[in-house]
Amino acid sequence: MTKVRNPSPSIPTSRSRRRLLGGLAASGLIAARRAGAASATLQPLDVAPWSRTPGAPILEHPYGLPSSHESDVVRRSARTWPLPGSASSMTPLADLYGTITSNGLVYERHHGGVPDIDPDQHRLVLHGLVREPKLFTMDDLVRLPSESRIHFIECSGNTGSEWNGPSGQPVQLTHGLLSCCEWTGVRLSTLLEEVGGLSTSNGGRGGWMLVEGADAAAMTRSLPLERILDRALVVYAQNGERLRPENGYPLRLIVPGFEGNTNVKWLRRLKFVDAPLQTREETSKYTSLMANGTARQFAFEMDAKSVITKPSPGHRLTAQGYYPVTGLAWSGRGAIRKVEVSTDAGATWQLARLDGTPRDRALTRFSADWLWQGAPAVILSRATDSTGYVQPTREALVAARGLNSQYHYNAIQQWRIDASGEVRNA
Ligand SMILES: Nc1nc2c(c(=O)[nH]1)N[C@H]1C(S)=C(S)[C@@H](COP(=O)(O)O)O[C@H]1N2
Ligand SMILES: [Mo]
Repeated sequence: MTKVRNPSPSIPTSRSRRRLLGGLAASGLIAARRAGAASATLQPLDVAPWSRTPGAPILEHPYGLPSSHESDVVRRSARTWPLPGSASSMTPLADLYGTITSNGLVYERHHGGVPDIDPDQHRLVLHGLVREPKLFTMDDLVRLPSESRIHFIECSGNTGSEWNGPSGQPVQLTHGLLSCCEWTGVRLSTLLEEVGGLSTSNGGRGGWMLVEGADAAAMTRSLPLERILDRALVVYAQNGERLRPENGYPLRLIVPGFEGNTNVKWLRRLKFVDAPLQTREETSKYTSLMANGTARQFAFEMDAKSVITKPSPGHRLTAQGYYPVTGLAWSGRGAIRKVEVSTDAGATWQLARLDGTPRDRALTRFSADWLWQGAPAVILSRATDSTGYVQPTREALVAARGLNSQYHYNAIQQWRIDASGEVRNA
């Protein structure tokens, strides 16, 4: 690993910072890091071939592309899908930096393929229990007051591979149904104002909203209004440009913190109702079968979770010495309060540094210092969110939910490192 900066000033308290700096010096971590960084012999820089001739002309790629040397940083599928149109692809988490997922790498999950929608013909209808039902064109929507906010989306099936123990898969295939973007659009509450508000006298309390997509799957979900009205957005842009076709162009719903499928893409209809409609996607699918045979329905929020992305399976520690341990943490119920990292299979934990101030229902980047002594090790991370909820062990999660449920797996993830430095999901 290359250049390492000083511990960031975002460590929670000055006491823990002093403790960490003291710990760094005492353990020789700083010396170890410097030893690692000084591996190249100091000599004058060569003038490389690419410095001797002019480079490629401007506008060779009117829409920019990554370096050809980064061609393996792509979305991948964990398996082949038997039905045409129903598939998912996963974000290469181990190769990403910071917390924003670039648009070409945002994971995809669709039940009926990616429709090719003409934005000029696309309409959004708001109807049901509203005073003045209304059709909106894309132009109508873009002219309304807008807001940009950073939020993750995670498929409720993410990490389902680990219910029965370590799957052997790399982090892209275990945790890659997860992305984080800056979304721009109109607040759901603004749209409700545009239709004169709800026509019922209860002021929206207890009210539900049916959300429908314009794809061949016509994805439909019922959502409890009271729990989403303060934050749901109807968005037309992600990371500064219009939505990508695979992520819902020209319009989608973003329900911060709720399971992926509620973020209905290719959005065409919002129907205000007084009870959930029990659609296929909330009865046959996206319910969790418990050990006692009952099913958990409408488990909307994605619980707090974290994962180490570097080092992770597929990486190899090449020499003993300093390694930064970094990863991502998030919660569908608020902001991340702290992340702890263990490099001894959970016997001891250290407080990780968090980049910046953790945002509400967004990815948070964490990192911790580690001096690898060359012995086999097990590394883990554990997130705590602003509600005080602590990410559970797999044993605790299985004890609470049994082994029949496919969705909402958020247990602590361990990576095993053997004496050769190879990192495995074992
Ligand atoms: N219309 C529609 N919306 C949809 C889906 C779909 O198949 N059709 N898939 C859902 C599921 S299961 C997830 S996890 C998210 C995925 O969003 P993304 O593809 O932008 O990552 O979209 C949701 N919205
Ligand atoms: Mo999903």
